[in-house]
Amino acid sequence: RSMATTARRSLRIGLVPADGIGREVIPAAKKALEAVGSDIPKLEFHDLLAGFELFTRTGTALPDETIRILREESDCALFGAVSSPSRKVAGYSSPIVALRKELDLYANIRPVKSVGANPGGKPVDLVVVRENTECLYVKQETIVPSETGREARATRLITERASRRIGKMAFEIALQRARKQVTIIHKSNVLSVTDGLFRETIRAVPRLPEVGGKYDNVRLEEQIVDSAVYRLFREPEIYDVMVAPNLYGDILSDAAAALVGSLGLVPSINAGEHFVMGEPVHGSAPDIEGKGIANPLAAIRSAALMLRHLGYQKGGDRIDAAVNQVIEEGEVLTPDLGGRSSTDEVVEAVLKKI
Ligand code: GGG
Repeated sequence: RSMATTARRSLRIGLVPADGIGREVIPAAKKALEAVGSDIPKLEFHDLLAGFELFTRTGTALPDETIRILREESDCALFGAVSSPSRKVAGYSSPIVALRKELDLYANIRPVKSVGANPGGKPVDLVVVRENTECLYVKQETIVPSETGREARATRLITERASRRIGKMAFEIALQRARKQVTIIHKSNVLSVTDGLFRETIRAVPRLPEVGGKYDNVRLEEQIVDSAVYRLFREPEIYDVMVAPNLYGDILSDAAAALVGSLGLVPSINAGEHFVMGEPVHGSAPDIEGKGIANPLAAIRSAALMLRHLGYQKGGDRIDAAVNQVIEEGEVLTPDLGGRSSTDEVVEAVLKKI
């Protein structure tokens, strides 16, 4: 389901590299976009700030100016990665979680597809459709003393509205794919109220009056999340579109990335009704930050996914074809894929193919 292509004279792209290797892979994605040339409108870039590192320097993780430029002066964006600490830091809140909410980017669409003979084993071709605004990521957590020690509580929010719209998105995506299957991932056997509402709402999507029967040919399956992970590793071929609440979707897509050889290959878009933001699935990878060996392919593929979502199919396809060729030839790869090449060398190889 792509955003309608309006006739644009230019495409304004907000670049938010944020932390760690985000600052290495977003420039790579920018170069790939620039290489596409006449198949997309003239490009205008805005360099924007966000991230934990910014917070440590300035006390702000997501400046109002970043949000304003994304809202008012950008058609789309590319986000790199953020490295939030694992402990509570006063005044800090994850900028990526906030941005998804601020821009109402309710769907995190994460296609995981192997190229050629999959070094990870069986061929994989699935899409994780992750609800992006609710679940435990509403971050309503409290901690209170109790007689037996401190007690921490979190609110898990699942609404019918958000479940319905992510369900519709999953069906729309399935409709465009050969297998036309949606699998709802949940844990309703334990969380019968929250996951129960998610499951029940999505099961009802094909019968909604406004849907008018258009999903009648989409096969609807469901799977308990723990068994879904087990089966994902043993039989990835049973999945086509997996639709999940925020936390399960986050975990499942990293797990699925393992099946195609590296997190450094898996792209995503955060999509809403009026805005789309490409974002590699990987994090900020502090262990390799600054070494020049980060895999740029997930970010480059995220740019391609973003273009296609905006209606620039040909531009997106050209980038993807170039990336796939580089992977299949196997000569210029970063160390996460068993290669010895640098980020810059991989980018050069992709640019030549585009
Ligand atoms: N590009 C995905 C990414 O940055 N992943 C790391 C992540 O989820 N971080 C959450 C956070 O640090 O707030």
